[in-house]
Amino acid sequence: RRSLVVVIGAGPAGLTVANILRAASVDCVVLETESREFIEQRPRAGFVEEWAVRALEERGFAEGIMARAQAHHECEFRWAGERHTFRYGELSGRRHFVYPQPLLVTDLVRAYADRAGGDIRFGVREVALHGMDTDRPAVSYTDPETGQRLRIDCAAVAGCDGARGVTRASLPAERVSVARHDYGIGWLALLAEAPPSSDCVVFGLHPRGFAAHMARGPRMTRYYLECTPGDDPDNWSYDRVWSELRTRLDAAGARPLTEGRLIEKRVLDMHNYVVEPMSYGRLHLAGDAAHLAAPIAAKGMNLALHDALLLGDALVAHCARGDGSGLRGYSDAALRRVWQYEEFSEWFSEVLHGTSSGDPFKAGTAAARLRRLFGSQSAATAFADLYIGNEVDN
Ligand code: RFL
Repeated sequence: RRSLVVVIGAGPAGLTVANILRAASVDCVVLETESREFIEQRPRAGFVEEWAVRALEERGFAEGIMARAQAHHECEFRWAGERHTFRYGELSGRRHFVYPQPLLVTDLVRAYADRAGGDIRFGVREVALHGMDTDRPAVSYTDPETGQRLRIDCAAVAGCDGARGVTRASLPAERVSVARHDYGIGWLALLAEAPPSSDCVVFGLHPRGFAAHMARGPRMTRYYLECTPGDDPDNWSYDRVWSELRTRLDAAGARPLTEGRLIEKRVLDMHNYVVEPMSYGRLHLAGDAAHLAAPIAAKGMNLALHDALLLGDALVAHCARGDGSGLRGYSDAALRRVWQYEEFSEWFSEVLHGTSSGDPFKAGTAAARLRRLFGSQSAATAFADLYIGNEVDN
């Protein structure tokens, strides 16, 4: 069908695009390599910025968030044995909504597939793109049950298959540029079956390495520990993890940490990339397929949603009204926010990792930034605006 859109990947980006298309009665097929159970449980992000919640709410996709998310408007830096509360909500007038990614994915699958009767095919294999630079694009894949090779002719493809998908890999190298940044830092990402030990996000800046605490709900907490890139998670026993967390997050008057079983323990090598442009012919990338922002500033899922809102509307205009202007401007419009968030992540990384860098110059500049953040109203306001997510794209 020539007005149909194939969405590759059922993460936050792909499911948001699919829901927007479905709500506008534009035909759409979603292809996902994993099972429904798997994507509804995969733990990852948890902080949704207020502008994104409002945008989802306007479209009727934020029911679960509004009913169950906790609002956060403060964070805390623990540095040189002291606690510094940072009230970004007061400074920016905006807040974060703590809503684990699996819950958002579950809501979006339910809205698209169960309520709106949208077509989503789980467990597909060997997805391949054809003729993206022609006016007869198509996507083929292997059906998991029959083993048959199937082909879908379409009007456009939304490449929402994340950091390890096929859509980015199928862009011809001479038509795109990929900007990369490697931080040379690893984070041990932990998910503890334990209630949060603070009412807000805590950043521990310690000579032994950075550490962080982030609520993921009443019984679940995410922790991060800076480690060597490529470190083996098996080097981190239960006792070592909790002992390091206690040391690095220690400060005068801090509540003791509530320990709990570690249900996720993986090492993330901190790196970013940005693909430019995000469109090639009939293929339009969104979310991690187009750009990665290491979880340093919790921006990845928010950027995925931003892309998806823009792309969904642009595809509706194209398929339902024959107006291609949104698709032509999509890449430029999305990349403005992408680069703002990439820049902030890089700046913030230097603040978070300076103390443990072993480099007196980096430690000195990080300390200068922290003092400015705690002491200057204008610096604090500028930081708050970026931390909670820009209201406008510069
Ligand atoms: P996703 O969520 O990776 O979804 C892509 C989907 O595509 C499927 N797929 C394919 N489907 C069909 N054909 C193929 N060939 C396919 N290959 C893959 C995959 O199975 C998957 O279902 O990408 P999307 O939608 O762009 O969303 C991006 C976000 O998931 C990501 O940016 C965030 O999770 C990043 N992130 C965080 N972001 C935040 O905003 N706040 C946070 O606090 C935060 N914490 C995190 C994070 C990412 C983490 N990891 C695991 C890298 C914490 C962690 C530990």
